[in-house]
Amino acid sequence: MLDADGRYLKLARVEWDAIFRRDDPVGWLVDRLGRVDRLGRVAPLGAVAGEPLPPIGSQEVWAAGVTYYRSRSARMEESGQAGDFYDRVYSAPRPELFFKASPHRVAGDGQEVRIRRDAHWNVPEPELAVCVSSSGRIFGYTIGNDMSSRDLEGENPLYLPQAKIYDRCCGLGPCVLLQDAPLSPSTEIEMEIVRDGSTVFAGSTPLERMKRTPEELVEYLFRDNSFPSGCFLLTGTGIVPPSQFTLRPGDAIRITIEPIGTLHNKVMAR
Ligand code: DO4
Ligand code: MG
Repeated sequence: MLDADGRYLKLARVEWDAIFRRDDPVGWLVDRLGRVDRLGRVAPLGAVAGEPLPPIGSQEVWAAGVTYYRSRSARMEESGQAGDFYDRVYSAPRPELFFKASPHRVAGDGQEVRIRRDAHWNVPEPELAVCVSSSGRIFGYTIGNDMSSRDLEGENPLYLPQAKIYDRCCGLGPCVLLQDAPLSPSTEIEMEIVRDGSTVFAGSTPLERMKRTPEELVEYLFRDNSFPSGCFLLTGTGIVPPSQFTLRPGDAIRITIEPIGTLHNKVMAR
């Protein structure tokens, strides 16, 4: 069950569901497989060897918004008069939480993400994603890309679902780091966008700039809401390229969070 290079333990789609439904997902893996790799990373097993896939079974993907000051300011700028909403949610006790993707809308490491055909200002949002069991326990971490259409969201906040949810709107992977303990606050999220061989944007942020904790976000998400197969929750972006930047088909997006790894996604041709 190890990768060709011996790095990851590989799991089939049904096994992801079994893990997310257990109250003790790491225990399930150890009982079932006898071991996990040194860093406790598990990755998806494709039907064909080497086939890229996201590390997901039937989980829903949810996301939190405006959890970093940088996201608040960028959105206030793009929304004009409606900008006040973003300021209010940044400082309110209740976080912004929204449905992001069902599994068929998710791209794994090495797969292509998309920009909407009817949008003109598009960015990737590199985010720490937490893996949450059906009982609401965070048992692992992966990397999420919350692809977003800034022109749609900026035109009217009620267009948010269209700016966020469409085919291949979300990247997840390359693996799940199984870990009960929170990641260190000094952990960096890094993103690089490469176009025709040159870096056109690079940025990073430490997790400690996040205003809320993943546990607090999960507590709100599970209020009066059940997830029989668990879920993923993207915890918000702290990296927004300058306003003049928009993604183009063919751009390569690399998001790194060590010790999880790097998520690579190319933007699909229109
Ligand atoms: O408020 C809209 C979405 C915000 C978001 O996706 C983020 O801050 O990452
Ligand atoms: Mg986001």
